[in-house]
Amino acid sequence: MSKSLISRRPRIGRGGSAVQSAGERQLSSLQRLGWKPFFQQQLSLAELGECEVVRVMAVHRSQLQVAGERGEQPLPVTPVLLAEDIEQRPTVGDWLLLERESGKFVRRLERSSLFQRMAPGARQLQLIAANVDSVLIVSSCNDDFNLSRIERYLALVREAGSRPYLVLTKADLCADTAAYTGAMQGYRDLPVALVNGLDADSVAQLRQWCLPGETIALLGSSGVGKSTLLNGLAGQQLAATAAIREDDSKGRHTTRHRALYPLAAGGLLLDSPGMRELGLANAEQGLAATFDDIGALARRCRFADCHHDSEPGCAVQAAIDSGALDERRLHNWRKLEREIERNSRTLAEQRAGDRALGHFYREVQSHARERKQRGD
Ligand SMILES: Nc1nc2c(ncn2[C@@H]2O[C@H](COP(=O)(O)OP(=O)(O)O)[C@@H](O)[C@H]2O)c(=O)[nH]1
Ligand SMILES: [Mg+2]
Ligand SMILES: [Zn+2]
Repeated sequence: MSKSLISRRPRIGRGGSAVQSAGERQLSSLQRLGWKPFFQQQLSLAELGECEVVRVMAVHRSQLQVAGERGEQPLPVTPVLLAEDIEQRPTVGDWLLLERESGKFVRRLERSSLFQRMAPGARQLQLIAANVDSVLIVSSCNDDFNLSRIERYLALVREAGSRPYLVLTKADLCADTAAYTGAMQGYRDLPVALVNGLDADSVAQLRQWCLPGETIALLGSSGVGKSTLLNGLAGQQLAATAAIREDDSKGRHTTRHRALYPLAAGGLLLDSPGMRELGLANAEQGLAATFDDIGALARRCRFADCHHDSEPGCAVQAAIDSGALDERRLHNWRKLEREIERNSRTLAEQRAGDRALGHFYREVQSHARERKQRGD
């Protein structure tokens, strides 16, 4: 299944237009892959001469699929790529330096943005994608629409350092779309588009958010129409959608792995498996940015340590009483805040545990060495 998805992704061809100079061609093919001055300025003069840069297009168990000015190629996952610290491992969207001659991995470039979540059922982080400029948060105009979930996505996107947009799909099936766009009116700085993902003209309005050289991720529950949007924006069938899935027996997820898909216009789109669980970890700033209205109110509470329950002079409760603040928003803010705290604790414990285990192994090894030296 994942194999057929890879092959459906158009490969970046070798070479380019004959009228361009070699320099221009190199620049434009990399820029089409999302190369920006932020990455360029990280290269030393020596690296410019000796290395090629490639972008991680997809991550598979034993290899990465990377693309650069010489086209696409697999890169085996070697021990150097498996850094102990999960955050340091390459993920989809990362830029890597390879030795021009040998193709060997040299280093990963610093990221302009990083998406991570608490891996469901595990006590560790999972990287979702790096170097994503914008995120289309996708929700349908039906029961899938859920403000608290949208706020969770917003916290994640703002923490990652990407620009959020909201795409409300299945507008064609909805009698009262105003109910959905109206609910989003309080969310300043969040552009909203109402689309029918099956209609090319309707999807075309999203192109202004998917400009050449930009990397855009799709985020939303399974079935909301992410892959349909990807295909509509690409103008061709790149990702399997629910309607044409080949294998029904394994559940409803049709997108099995995360991959970057180059759009004809020059942007790159990341389609990811419907991530039902997007646990927030290390997302304090993203949360604060998403709930900055509550933060501003809280600063006006009489007591600096106000819990916004029943304290006198609570500006947050006053805003709820006056109807200026939705009580659900306060509850969701608290819920997400608790979740982040809980996950931070888990990660800290895990790290402490790893350190203790590492210490234990080193002890055992040094005892073994001593015994050997003594000839026991
Ligand atoms: N009527 C209508 N159907 C849609 C729309 N967007 C997606 N669909 C359908 O919804 C189903 C799920 O779409 P898919 O793209 O696979 O969702 P994904 O899981 O988010 O990738 C498919 O049958 C699509 O044809 C839309 O805007 N209008
Ligand atoms: Mg999909
Ligand atoms: Zn208060």
